[in-house]
Amino acid sequence: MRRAGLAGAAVAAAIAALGATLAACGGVTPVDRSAAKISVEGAYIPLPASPDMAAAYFRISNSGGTSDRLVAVSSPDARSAEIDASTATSMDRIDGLDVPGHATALLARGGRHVMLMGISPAPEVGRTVDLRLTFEHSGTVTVHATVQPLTYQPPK
Ligand SMILES: [Cu+2]
Repeated sequence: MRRAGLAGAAVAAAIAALGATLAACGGVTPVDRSAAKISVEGAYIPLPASPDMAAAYFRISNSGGTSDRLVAVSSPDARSAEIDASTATSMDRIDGLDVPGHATALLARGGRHVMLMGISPAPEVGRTVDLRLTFEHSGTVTVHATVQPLTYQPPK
C-alpha cells in the first residue's frame, strides 16, 4: 500500500510537472485584443497626364491588436474618389481593404490605389491633395498626398 502510494505520488508529480510545462508552452500567451490603431504614411500622387484621373498611393499601418478596414474614400479636392485594385490588364473598384492587427497594407503602383477623378485645381508637383480615408473602427483620417514627378519612387 505504502509503495503504491509513493508511486502514485511520483506519477502525480510527473503529471503536474508536465501540466506546468504545457501551460508554459501554450495557451498562456495573452491574445492582443486591443483596438485597431491606424496611421497612414507616405501618401503621394504621381503627376497625372490630366486632372481628370489620378492615382494616390500610401501605406496604412495598424499598431493595434485587432483588424480594421478601409471602407470609404473621398477628397475635398476632387469630384470623386474610389478604391481600386489593378491587375495586369484591368482596374476594378473594390469595396474596401482589410488591415489586420500589427500589420500594414500598401497601396502602390501596379496594385491597389485610390483613384481620384476631377482634381481641382489641376495637380502640380509639390502641391498636396487631401484624402479622407474612412475606417470601419478608427473613423476618418485626413491625409495630405503630395503630388510628385511621374517617375517618383517612394522610399522603401
Ligand atoms: Cu484606378
